[in-house]
Amino acid sequence: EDPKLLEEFQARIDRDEKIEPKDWMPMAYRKTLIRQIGQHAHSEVVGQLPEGNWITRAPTLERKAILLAKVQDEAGHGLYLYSAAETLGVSRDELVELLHEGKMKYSSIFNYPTLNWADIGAVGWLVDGAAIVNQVALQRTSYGPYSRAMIRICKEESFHARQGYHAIMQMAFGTPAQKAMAQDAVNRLWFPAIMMFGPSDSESVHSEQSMTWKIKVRSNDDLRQQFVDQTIPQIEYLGLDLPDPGIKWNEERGHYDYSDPDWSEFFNVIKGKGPCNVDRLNDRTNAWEDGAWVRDGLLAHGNKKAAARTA
Ligand code: FAQ
Repeated sequence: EDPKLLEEFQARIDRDEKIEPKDWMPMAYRKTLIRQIGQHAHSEVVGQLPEGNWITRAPTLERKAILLAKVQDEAGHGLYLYSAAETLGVSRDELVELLHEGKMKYSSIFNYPTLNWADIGAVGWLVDGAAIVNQVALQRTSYGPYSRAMIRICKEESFHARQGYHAIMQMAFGTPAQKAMAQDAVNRLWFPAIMMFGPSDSESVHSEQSMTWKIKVRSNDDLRQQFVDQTIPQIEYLGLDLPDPGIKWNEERGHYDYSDPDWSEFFNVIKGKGPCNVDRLNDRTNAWEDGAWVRDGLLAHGNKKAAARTA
């Protein structure tokens, strides 16, 4: 690639200009964005499964309506993100095919099961809470369509996190059995939630280049620390025990210390060996195959209309 073009591109990034689809960009910038936005879109779509699992079993009509709306929002987020990826010259079908072939990732968190209703509260609170911390930072990403998608998505995500905290609050302040369920959910989901930010900065292969290009504007560990700092007081407010004995306020740093998650578990999950990886991919491929008749019908209808216009 022409060094002069590369230099001008970096200068635009350094001036905080947004890069738009028709602008010149290095091949590797395009490739990294397709990987990250595609993975992000897949996460939204696969992310419907753990909560979708509880729609028919929500404890009240109100909770059911809220959960339905939330899961539907995640589908919408997936669609905005696939559209953002398409501006980079890849089709949604290609991305979906790569996901189904196991050649593209989605967030590690969705490979953990949702065993009971408290998990649904904890997912909204912790998983959407972690997603928001990451996505608020991504509103400032250098690629225009990704940045704009993040602005809209963050608005919806804050409703998701609040409904989750509200659900878990009712359990934590409920009967001893409900409180125990809330505690169990937090204990199981804490480490998977903090893994969402990716490997530690020293192990993060893409961070350096992605931060130079401002695809990522804050590092994995920096965002993880922010999430820990904002979530500990929320756990304390609920009257629940902290899920990690290593959590301690560090006066000098002005942050909570916490224990590292088990990184070998993380790398196993992203290699496809987590508790639910096989089920999640099967569910997605089955849904895709079951929906083939709808896509065929729409295509036939579109072709008929186009033929009528040319006739
Ligand atoms: N899971 O060098 P880095 C949501 C991979 S929120 C799986 O640090 P990078 C909302 C990474 O791809 C969740 N894989 O990578 C919702 C790379 O492998 P590769 C989605 C992970 O990209 C809530 C390797 O490890 N949010 O869906 C993970 O610079 C509730 C090395 O890592 C996003 O995707 C992981 N957690 O930084 C929906 C946010 N972490 O590709 C439904 C956008 C790392 O070379 C219900 N993405 N890997 O084979 C990002 O911000 C970044 O991609 C990071 C990773 C921070 C996730």
